Amino acid sequence: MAETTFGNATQVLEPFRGIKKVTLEEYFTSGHRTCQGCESALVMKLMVKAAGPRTIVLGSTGCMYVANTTYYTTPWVVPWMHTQLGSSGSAALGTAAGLKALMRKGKMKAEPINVIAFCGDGGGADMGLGAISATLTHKEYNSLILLYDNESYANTDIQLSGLTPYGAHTTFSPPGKVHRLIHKRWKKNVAGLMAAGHPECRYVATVCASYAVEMMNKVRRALTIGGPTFIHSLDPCPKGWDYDPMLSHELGELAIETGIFPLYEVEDGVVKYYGKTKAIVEGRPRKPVRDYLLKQGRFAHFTEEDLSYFQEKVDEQWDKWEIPGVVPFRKLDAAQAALNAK
Ligand SMILES: Cc1ncc(C[n+]2csc(CCOP(=O)(O)OP(=O)(O)O)c2C)c(N)n1
Ligand code: SF4
Ligand SMILES: [Mg+2]
Repeated sequence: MAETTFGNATQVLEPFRGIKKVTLEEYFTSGHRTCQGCESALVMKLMVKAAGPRTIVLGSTGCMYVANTTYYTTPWVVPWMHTQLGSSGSAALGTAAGLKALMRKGKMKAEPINVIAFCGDGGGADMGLGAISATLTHKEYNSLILLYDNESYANTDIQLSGLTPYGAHTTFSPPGKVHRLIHKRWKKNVAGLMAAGHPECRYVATVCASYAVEMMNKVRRALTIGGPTFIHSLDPCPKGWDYDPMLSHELGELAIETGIFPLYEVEDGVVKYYGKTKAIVEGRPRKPVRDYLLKQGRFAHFTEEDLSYFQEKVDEQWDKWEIPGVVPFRKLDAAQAALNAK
């Protein structure tokens, strides 16, 4: 049992040192009806495997609720509860507070129980952003909010969200003859936003299930450190991204190798890159974004001009950001040069 700085006990979940050390027990099993190749379902499985049996999972409306819990069937082995689309933050905080109160009053055994609330990109980065933000200010309650990002409102047939990539074809942004690109907004930097804006949140990480052991270890770290924590997972979605389901794993890798989705953690304000992102920061060349984009039908309408724009925007986050891939302020040396020029 680990005591955090503010006296909240958490479970001590040491990192798995390699795939052979990963526990065999499953807490998200058969009985769900997600699409073939659904990475978000894999994220659920790995997330709760990493957390272990003394865990409560809460989930907001979306594919991971609807496809997972048909009446009288569920793949969840641990206690699970559905919550309203914008409420993963409130559900996490309320459950953590409820558990604490019951334990304080002696109505249940005092023991550290993991509270994980998941949300989609629509539920988390758009509708429920305020509730998550509020939860991340309450350091006296232990909870993990995991945002599974399939880059659309997938469950209601692939509408664009604040995390849909620039130019993607969704049901709200079909390419047409007059306007080839309907969606021209750049994806929100949601993990950077959470890390930079919530001083009481000790741990924020980005993950991708293509790197499963690392992904599970980030979940274990978040639950061990205590207080409110946040993880952003990028999840290839064969239906919404329009590709052969066998490519899910490869697309996850390409998102990292092209530098589109950096893997990092921010613990107590210290940024640490990991995996192939670390290699990129250390100088390994990034793959061109076209290798990733052109494998997906949602970008099939892209011209060379669109590909170049996308590449430029990704280059910018590596070459011009103060903390590459994390904090989008322009580099201080550039700011200093501007001051000197006056
Ligand atoms: C307040 C509210 N508005 C709209 C809906 C309809 N709805 C159900 S699931 C969903 C999509 C959620 O998208 P996301 O959070 O990204 O999860 P995904 O379906 O992609 O897994 C929507 C719009 C709802 N359930 N509640
Ligand atoms: S639409 Fe996408 S996220 Fe939803 S179940 Fe299918 S693959 Fe998974
Ligand atoms: Mg979604």
